[in-house]
Amino acid sequence: MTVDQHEWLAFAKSIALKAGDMIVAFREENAFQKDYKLGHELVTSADLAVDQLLVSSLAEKYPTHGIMSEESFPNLDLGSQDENVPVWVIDPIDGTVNFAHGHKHVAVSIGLYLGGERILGVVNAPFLGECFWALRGQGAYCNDAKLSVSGAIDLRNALVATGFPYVKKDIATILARVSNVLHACQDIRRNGSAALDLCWVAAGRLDAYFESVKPWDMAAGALIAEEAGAYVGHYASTQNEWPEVVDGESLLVSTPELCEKLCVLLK
Ligand code: 2AM
Ligand code: CA
Repeated sequence: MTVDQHEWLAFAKSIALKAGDMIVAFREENAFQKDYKLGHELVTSADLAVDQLLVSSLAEKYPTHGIMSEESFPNLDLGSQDENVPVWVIDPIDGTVNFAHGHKHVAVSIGLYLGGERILGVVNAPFLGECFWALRGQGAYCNDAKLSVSGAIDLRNALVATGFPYVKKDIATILARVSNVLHACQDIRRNGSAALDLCWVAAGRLDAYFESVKPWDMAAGALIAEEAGAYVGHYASTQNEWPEVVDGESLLVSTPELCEKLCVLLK
């Protein structure tokens, strides 16, 4: 691991913690307004302010790096980035609906990839006092505690998380998948933050997670899950030109023993 990577991680953690404090303050002071992107997708003034903090901090510290962020640079062409340039992929608030409804399952997500590899991930859950992080090849942590997946091998006893998109046009297919899994596993959770679902698989609190999400929802959590020993892949082939490591479509994350059984149910 290079000196650069340790320094990038330390900086990512520092801004994720600052962003987390900002999110808590916005809610304690009830100082945010709601709006709807494309008429249905909730965004708050807190999402925009935290996005600004993260993007401006990264751009100032690393002017040559690429940045994809949900609120200000969602359309960065990930497929045509120079492979020698590190690219930050960030979600200022993952779990916006939870945030706006007073729930605690909310996270700041900051991932970095380089040359087609996930390099680091930080997922800070400020209302829960948990900061998850990982550096490629160095394991995954929650605060100072090392993480590892549950080791579940039997689908019948597995707790599986998923989520539903803002746009409901494919909901029948999604519900058919949920039905297949629900019949085979112990139970299903819909926690509302993809980044935290990935971290909870890493921590062994969930045995699996599947959903189609955007790069910023999964870029950081994918490395955290991978470094904790999870299978991180796709239950179906995807159409995107994005590098596979930040492609959240048809995402499946699970203990290594459960992935094939789940793939069969999700096809
Ligand atoms: P967001 O909070 O950044 O929008 C949960 O299923 C994941 O998908 C979250 O990471 C959330 O990201 C996103 N998401 C997409 N559609 C959603 C919906 N209808 N309700 C809540 N979250 C949604
Ligand atoms: Ca978001």
